[in-house]
Amino acid sequence: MLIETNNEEKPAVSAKANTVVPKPQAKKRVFSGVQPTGNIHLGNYLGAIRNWVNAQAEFDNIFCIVDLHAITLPIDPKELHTNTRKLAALYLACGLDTHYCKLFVQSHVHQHAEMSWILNCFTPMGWLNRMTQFKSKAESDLDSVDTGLYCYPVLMACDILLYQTHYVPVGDDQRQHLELTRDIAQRFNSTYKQNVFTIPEAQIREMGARIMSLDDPTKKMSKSESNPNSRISLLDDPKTIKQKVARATTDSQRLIAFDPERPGITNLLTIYQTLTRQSQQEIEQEFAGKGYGDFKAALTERLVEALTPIQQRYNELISDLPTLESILKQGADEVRPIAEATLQQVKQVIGLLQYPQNGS
Ligand code: AQP
Repeated sequence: MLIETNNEEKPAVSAKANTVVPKPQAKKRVFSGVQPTGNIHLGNYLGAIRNWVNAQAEFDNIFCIVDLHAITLPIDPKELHTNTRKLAALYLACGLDTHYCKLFVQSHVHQHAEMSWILNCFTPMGWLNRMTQFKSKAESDLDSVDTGLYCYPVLMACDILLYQTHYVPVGDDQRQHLELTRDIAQRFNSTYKQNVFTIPEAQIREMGARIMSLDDPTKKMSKSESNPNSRISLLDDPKTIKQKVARATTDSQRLIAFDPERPGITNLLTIYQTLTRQSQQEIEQEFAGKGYGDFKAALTERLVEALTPIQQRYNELISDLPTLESILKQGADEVRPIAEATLQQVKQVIGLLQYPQNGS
C-alpha cells in the first residue's frame, strides 16, 4: 500500500520519569465515500471499496454515501433516492461490515452542509481554480455551471475533517482533492494557532488506483460517462460483461504485454492483475503465444467470478429496504456527535460561539 504522507503521532513522554508511556492502542480513523450518481463500476470497486473492505478490521471506519456531492450536477430526484439505497446495499454486498464500519448518508448529518459554508469562507478561489476535476466536469460551460460543482472539493474537505480522519482511501483521481483538504486544514490550524483539524493522509494503492474507460483508455472509467460500454458495472450480468470485454478497445498488435504506449491492453491487463493479484511477469507468461480472444475470455471469467457473489448478496439486501434504512439511520446517529463536536470547536474558534476567556 502506498501511504502518501507521514505525520505519525509521537508516543507521550512522562515528565516524572522521562520514560515513554505507551498510548492506548486506539485505531486510526478512516473516512471515504462514493457519490450515488449511478451504478458503481469496477473503478470504484478496485480503486476504493475493495481496499476499504480488506483493511476494515485495522481501522475505525466511517463510510459515507455522498448525496450532497451528487447534486452538484443535474440528477433525477427519484434516481438519486434509488441510487442511494442501491449504493448502501452494494457497500454491504462488497463486504463492508457494520461491526467495523459506520455507514451513513451525507445529507442525514446536517453538519456537513454547515461546515461547508464555513470552510468556503476559508478557501481561496485560486486554490479551487486549480482543481482539474472541476475543469473537466464543467467543460466549456463555465458561465452556466452551478457554484456547487466549483465548491465540491470544499464539501469533500469538510466530510473528511469533521471526523478528525487519519486516512482517506481513494482512487488516484482524488489525489488533488486530498491535497486541497490538507491545505485547508493546515491553513485553518495555523490561522487560529490551534490543532482544530487532524491533517489527513491519502491512501492510494498502486494497483487499481486508476481503472480506465473500456472504449477510451486515455480517460478514467466513470459512472456518469454517457456510453455504458465504457464501464463494467458491479451489477452487470455475465452476458453483458462478456460483450463489454469483447468490445473493449485494444490495438492491432498481437503481443499481450503491459506497455504504457498501449493503454487499451494495459488497462485490461491491469484489471486482470488487480483481480488475480499475479505479477505482471506471471500474467505475460500465462498469455505468451495466445491471442486477445483467449485473454479476453480469461478476463471475463475472472470478472464473473468476482462479481457473482457480490450480486447475490446485493439482491438479498436490496429486497429488504427497512433493514437497509435502519443501518443507515444507526450510522448517521453514531457519527453525528463526532461531526457536531468538530463543528462546535470550529464555531468557537472563529467567534460564532462564546469565545473562551483567559484560557478557560
Ligand atoms: N476509474 C477509477 N479507477 C479507480 N478508482 C476510481 N474511483 C472513481 N473512478 C475510478 C474512485 O471511486 C471512489 C468514488 O468515486 P466518486 O463516486 O466519489 O466520484 P468520482 O471519483 O468522480 O467517480 P466516478 O465514477 O467518475 O463518478 P462520476 O462519474 O459521478 O463523477 C473514489 O475514491 C474515486 O477515487
